[in-house]
Amino acid sequence: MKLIASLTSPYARKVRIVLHEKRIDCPLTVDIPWNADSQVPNFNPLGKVPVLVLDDGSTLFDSRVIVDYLDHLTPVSRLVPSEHRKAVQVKRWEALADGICDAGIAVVLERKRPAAKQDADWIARQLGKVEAGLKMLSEDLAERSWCNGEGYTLADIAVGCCLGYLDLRFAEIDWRGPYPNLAKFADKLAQRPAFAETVPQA
Ligand code: GSF
Repeated sequence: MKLIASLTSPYARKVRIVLHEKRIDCPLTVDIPWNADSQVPNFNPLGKVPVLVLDDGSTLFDSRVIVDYLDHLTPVSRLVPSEHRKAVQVKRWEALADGICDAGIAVVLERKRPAAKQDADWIARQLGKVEAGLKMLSEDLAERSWCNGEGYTLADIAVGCCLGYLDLRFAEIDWRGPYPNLAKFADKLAQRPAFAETVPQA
């Protein structure tokens, strides 16, 4: 098994943290899908990372499918509760966190276009999703220790990767000020070796 990922992707970081927490050894091949020589399209027709290549050569994507596969690979540190109702709640957190990243990435890509071609309304619409998503993350977390209220799960990993991505790409978004509960939560997650060892570098 090998993981193809970039070191800045929040979705790939989610997978790398899951591998770490579940103590699954999996070599990492760093590949930046935007580079002309990227091999990613040979493994995923969508040309996106992360991709997990299994020992039989078959591939898994996207990150949500990969983490679901990994969580069932070993019972060590189950990250999605077995009870369906609770599992759905954890996956809802993941969808919200990933969705904030989707909107953020759309902004990053739009801002890479020549200034005259950038669509300010589109950027504002995506940033609105980021703002609204952050507000919901904060309200739903409230003063709980963990997203699902019971213990550390994939929900916490997804939210931590989302906040880390905002720090990486959007220094101008001050989410710590208005949402001190998210700030405290992110600081706590940062103490975990799985988070500390996967901090994205620009
Ligand atoms: C999103 C993957 C993605 O957008 C997932 O794995 O959860 N829903 C997917 N990956 C980006 C890299 S990133 O900045 O996270 C990617 O590979 N983009 C290349 C492209 O051509 O869109």
